[in-house]
Amino acid sequence: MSSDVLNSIKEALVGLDLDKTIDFVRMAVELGFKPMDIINALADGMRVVGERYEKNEYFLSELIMAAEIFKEAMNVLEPLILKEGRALYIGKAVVGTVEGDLHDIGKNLFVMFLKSMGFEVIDLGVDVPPKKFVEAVKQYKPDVVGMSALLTTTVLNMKKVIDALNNEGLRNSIKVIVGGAAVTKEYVNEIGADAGGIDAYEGALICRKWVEEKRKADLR
Ligand code: B1M
Repeated sequence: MSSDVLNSIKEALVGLDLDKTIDFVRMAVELGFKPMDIINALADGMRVVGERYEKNEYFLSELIMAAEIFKEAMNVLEPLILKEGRALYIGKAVVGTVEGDLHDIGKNLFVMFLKSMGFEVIDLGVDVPPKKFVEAVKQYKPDVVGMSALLTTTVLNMKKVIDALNNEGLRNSIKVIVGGAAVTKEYVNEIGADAGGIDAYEGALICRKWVEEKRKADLR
């Protein structure tokens, strides 16, 4: 078994070749690579696409194309991840990309991992204003609120959501997790989130731990 195929996935994505990327993803699955290894190879490719964009070697159309390829690859991997996961309900999460931000790949990964761990997920989509997060918390009474942001400008809107939840007296009833390329550990502490600055799988694991601890405490 060779990790060349993971490199080929990355290179095919960077080369914006949809068919090749999907062929290599299927090959990696057949060779027994874990979905997480394949996702990491795709995410590495996305980073390179981003760097090329910064250097003006790629433009917006290439970013859009790379995102489409990533999503097609996830169509291959998602059924495998969901099949591996548990079916039993463990908790509820409200998730969205914050206001002003249209990036949804990391958010979608987080949603998929939560589902695979037994969460019911209310996915509010992208460009979600604080008011919508607050309304969803009132309506669905989730255990967790998850926010994603990729831009250094929109990451500031995470604090607005937390402030809005505080103002409505809802903050103490939920855990808040934040993620996305623009989120640093320092920022997580600064805005008073409960966790963040980690990858989507790790984030979902933390959410699972939170609800398991909550259920145990409820039984005492
Ligand atoms: Co945009 N974009 N983009 N983009 N884009 C970035 C983010 C950028 C870093 C590229 C660059 O210049 N190097 C740059 C931001 C610079 C900055 O803010 N400092 C940028 C820019 C500038 C822009 C526009 C402003 C470009 C323009 O219009 N001139 C524009 C903004 C639009 C808007 O949002 N208002 C824009 C648009 C777009 C597209 C729409 C074309 C497209 C997104 C399509 C889509 O998402 N459907 C796009 C893309 C594809 C990218 C890059 C290349 C790739 C993003 C991605 O999907 N990565 C990106 C470069 C980069 O990130 N280095 C870039 C793969 C994904 C798996 O990673 O989402 O980070 P990520 O998720 C990770 C973790 O962060 C974490 O888990 C994942 C790993 O497991 N995670 C969470 C994410 N959310 C989480 C939530 C959690 C927990 C973990 O709990 C709740």
